[in-house]
Amino acid sequence: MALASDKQANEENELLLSLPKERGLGAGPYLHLFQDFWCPSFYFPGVNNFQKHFHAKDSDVFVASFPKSGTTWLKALTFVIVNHQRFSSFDHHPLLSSNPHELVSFPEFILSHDFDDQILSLSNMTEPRLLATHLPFPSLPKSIAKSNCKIIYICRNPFDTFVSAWEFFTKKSSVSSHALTFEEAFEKYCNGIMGFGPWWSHMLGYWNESITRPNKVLFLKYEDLKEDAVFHVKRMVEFLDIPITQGEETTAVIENIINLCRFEKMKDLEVNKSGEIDNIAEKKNFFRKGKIGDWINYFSPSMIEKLSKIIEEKLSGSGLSFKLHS
Ligand code: PPS
Repeated sequence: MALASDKQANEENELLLSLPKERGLGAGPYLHLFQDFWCPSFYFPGVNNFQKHFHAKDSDVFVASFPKSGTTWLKALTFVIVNHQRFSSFDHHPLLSSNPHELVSFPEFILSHDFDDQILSLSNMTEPRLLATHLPFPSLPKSIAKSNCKIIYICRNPFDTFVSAWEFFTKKSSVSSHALTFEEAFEKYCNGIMGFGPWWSHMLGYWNESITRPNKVLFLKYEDLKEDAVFHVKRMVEFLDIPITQGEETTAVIENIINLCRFEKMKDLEVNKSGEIDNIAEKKNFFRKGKIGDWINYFSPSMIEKLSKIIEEKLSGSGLSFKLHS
């Protein structure tokens, strides 16, 4: 089954060449405007394969996010919850020896290479399959929306998201081939130009879906999770309907889960201090400060005014709002 055939690759190249492109924060040299979102060149073949060939199962669980919103944290928490029966000992847990990105894959990334092997390993994964995506809701493979699989989405205040992205994508790693200044990257971000953006339509797509289909999409905010992790991890457990207690108090188990995935703990693990994820980003760069409000150290008064206005304009009437300081 030579799906990643020369013909398909040529068609993809032609399509890519026909799309508007921009430089901006994201993986690869350019972002391409595809299906109303800015797709990083790096992910383009994988996005196409994901959309065309992925078949969701009712038992699948997806972690969805706009980049730099808390994906790594949510992958870790969800992995522990979903696999609670398999790995009930937190002293020898896979999260202590593997980075969350090694335990929970992005199909849009892995399907960009070794297509035949990867599609096979996806279909052979132990159920429930836990996967992640940065794709906006309308661009997910149709079977995800149609099936009974569940999606947990995390978003973060747009100020901290931008700073986190700036720090990540301008670090020396093969994901960053940009030479944008902070001001230039900010202008692009304000125009929606960042990998998988615009950030506002990304958030609103999942937000609206979480309102119309609360059993399908659970919507979380990074700031809420920081402020009251017990409450929100309980929501995750209830949403996924996974029994996590074996005679123990639910709250005690939840506190242990939260502790295992704590920023300081994860940052301090040997496995997260060196090495790379799929040769594209250093593991240590996924753990920077893990705080709410670091943006205050980066933004000028005019930038604060500009982004605040955009947030107000884009999110007004949606009911979605953010906490900007801890
Ligand atoms: S990515 O590349 O999209 O997967 O990045 P993502 O994980 O979404 O965002 C990275 C930011 O999340 C912080 N982080 C955490 N915060 C709290 N708890 C845990 N366990 C955790 N792990 C990662 C990480 O430090 C990045 O935020 P900044 O503000 O840059 O520190």
